[in-house]
Amino acid sequence: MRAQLSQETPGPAVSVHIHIDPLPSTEHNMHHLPILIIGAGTWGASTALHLARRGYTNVTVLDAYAQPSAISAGNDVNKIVSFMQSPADDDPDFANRTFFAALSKGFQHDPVFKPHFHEVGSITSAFSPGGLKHIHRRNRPGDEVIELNTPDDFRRAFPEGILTGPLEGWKGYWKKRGAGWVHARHALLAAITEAQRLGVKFITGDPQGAVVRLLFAFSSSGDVIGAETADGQQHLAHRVILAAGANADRFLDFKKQLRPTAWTLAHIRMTPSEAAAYRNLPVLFNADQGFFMEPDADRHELKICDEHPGYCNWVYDDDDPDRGGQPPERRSIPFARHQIPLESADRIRALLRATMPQLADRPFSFARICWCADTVDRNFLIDYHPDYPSLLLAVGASGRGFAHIPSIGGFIVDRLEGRLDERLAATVRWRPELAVDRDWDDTLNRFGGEYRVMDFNESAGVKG
Ligand code: FAD
Ligand code: FSA
Repeated sequence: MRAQLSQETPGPAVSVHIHIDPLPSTEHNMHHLPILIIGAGTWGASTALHLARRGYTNVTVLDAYAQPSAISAGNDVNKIVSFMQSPADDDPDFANRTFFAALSKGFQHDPVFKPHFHEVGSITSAFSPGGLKHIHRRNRPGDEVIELNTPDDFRRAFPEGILTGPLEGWKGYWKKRGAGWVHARHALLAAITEAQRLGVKFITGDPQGAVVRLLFAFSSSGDVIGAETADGQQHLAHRVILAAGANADRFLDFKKQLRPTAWTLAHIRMTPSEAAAYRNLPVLFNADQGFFMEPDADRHELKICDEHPGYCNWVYDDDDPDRGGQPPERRSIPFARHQIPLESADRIRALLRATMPQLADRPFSFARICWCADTVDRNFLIDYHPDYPSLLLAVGASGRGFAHIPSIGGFIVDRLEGRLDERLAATVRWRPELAVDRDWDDTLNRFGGEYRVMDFNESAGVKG
């Protein structure tokens, strides 16, 4: 089934040219000039907090939803976190390791985030040849890990009576320290609350916080000067930071650099005594099948994700005239749904049967699809837009951006101020040249599910 690009499906950039020149741009006093952040999700909240901590006094954040946003990928009971040491100067993965070293410090020392981190350890595993190769590469030299080679090795890493499933063919690495999970929703709210306490203004909900378009200057610069919300208000700013997650590419043409892609999760409810027995489990991630960690303390719900290369919601531009025999252009367009495809529900139960069959037939108390934006190389995209010097992009978290909540905002503000380390800036730069011939179906080193990027239009149970 194909949908056509139409009025109902949001298209690319809508520019509204209005007769206002950009606000004066004197860098030395930027601390008091209006800064607008679009999106109070994981990265928007982190950016707001870091701006406020650096003394910015005129920061406004817009979000289409009341906080924590129902569609933020970070609005979740838990997310996996793993620490890393700072890299040596000649480390080939210098940028990513630097980002990880910063989040490690944040969860260890920052009073806003530290209370939400649970250092229970983490097991990374797989069973397919590709998955096993991948997790082997992910375990970096210097990480203190214990190899798990048999199902019994896995069972012994858990309290008795929990991993009762066959775990057939599972092999993995157990990182006992410097890894675990963060209560994502609590950490997100903590960042927002602290930013507010430090003076950041949040305008949230629809229509007042729902951005419908960017505003562009009428002058020859054509620069971005603010954003308009659904109530018709125009929010002008000296700098606009776009942190709208999977929805970012509704606002301008990203030249194929972002692919909105969704993953799936479900909860099952446990009794208080069961929840107590499942406390402090290590995170168990299997690159071929999915992952879970301990049930949350408030509601005693166990969250389970099936692992796969993701779902897109492809919309084809069938109106595109002469394409010289080429297939029509397509875009993946996010939509919100508290439902998952039936095959995803089956995969979640299969993961439970392999690990904890005693829980495999429980009803789901909650299910949701959750959208991210994948870049072509899964590196972040944190850069000024080449055509709009006042627009800073903070997007492309590529399905691994939550763990960075304590620190990513600091790097985003570094870029805002023009002082992001050159090697980091090069890795997260605006880089359309890498996406020209983008293979939209690239699995980007993910495994599991059908071992291919799936299409919601072909799956049962979510799109009717
Ligand atoms: P979001 O947090 O989604 O924020 C975007 C914000 O923009 C939202 O608040 C939204 O309401 C707002 N917005 C959208 N449109 C508009 C508009 N028109 N006007 C105003 N506001 C708007 N990462 C990890 O590190 N560890 C994990 O274990 C992990 N697990 C994951 C599991 C799942 C199932 C999924 C889907 C993702 C997972 N991730 C994980 C990835 C992580 O959640 C994301 O990379 C990260 O949260 C993205 O942050 P963001 O700020 O870019 O987007
Ligand atoms: O180790 C991790 O950072 C897990 S991120 C969790 C996850 O569900 C991925 O497994 C998935 O492939 C996608 O990136 C969304 O996030």
